[in-house]
Amino acid sequence: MSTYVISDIHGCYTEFQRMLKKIHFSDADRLILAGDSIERGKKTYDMLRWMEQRPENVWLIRGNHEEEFASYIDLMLCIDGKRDTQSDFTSNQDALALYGLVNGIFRKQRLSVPCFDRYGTIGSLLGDYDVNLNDLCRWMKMIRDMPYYYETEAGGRPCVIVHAGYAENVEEISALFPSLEDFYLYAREESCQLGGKRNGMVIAGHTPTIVKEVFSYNRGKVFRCYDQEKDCVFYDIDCGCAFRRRILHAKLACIRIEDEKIFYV
Ligand SMILES: [Mn+2]
Repeated sequence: MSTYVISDIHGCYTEFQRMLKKIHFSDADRLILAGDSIERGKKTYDMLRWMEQRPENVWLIRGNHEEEFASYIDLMLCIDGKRDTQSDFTSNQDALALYGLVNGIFRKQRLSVPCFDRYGTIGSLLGDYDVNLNDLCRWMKMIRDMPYYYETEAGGRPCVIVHAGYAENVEEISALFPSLEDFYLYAREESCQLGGKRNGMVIAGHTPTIVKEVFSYNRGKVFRCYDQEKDCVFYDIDCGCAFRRRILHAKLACIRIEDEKIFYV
């Protein structure tokens, strides 16, 4: 049995399927998706369908994009609940109308950062597919059932798989992050500097290794570092697949934790 980790697929469903073929993923293996499986790329619908029909040997970890996507759906449902006539949950038209209403409310606020459906994901799911509020509710529930991290063992040492960063207690990170959950979803260089698993390994994504200015820049290859004080190996396996049209060395990565072998698509 082998354990594979893939992170930040970002709707790149075709590359994800190519990766599963490349690693010869089988029923005897385990696969952990370390978050941000959706948004940015074109095939979020296919990813969501695959995620909800996933085999039993696949575990889903929550990323900031899943968290935010679920919160936009929650917001739509709250606003729908306050209306005089509620939407028909089986109707794509009703979902589109509600989406237009919520979008309108936020547009009126003239906020500098879009606070609803930031990547247009819900808009294109409703516009390009026959998606309704029942579908959105089901995906919201699936996301809220997803844990923030997955703990296992590699070579007799503890191994934590998380979207952005892992810290063992809130005191390590409290000056910069209000909660451990924020750290799991949003940590950048702090995941190496402050976080870690004592005498273990942390596998994360979140920060694409394709951007020169970031701590994990490695020309689109997996980034690895070692914290001597904690005796912890840290991996950033987000190689920026969603940006591959613009950046040549961007790709999808996968790590097999038992021997730390890395695969690229
Ligand atoms: Mn992320």
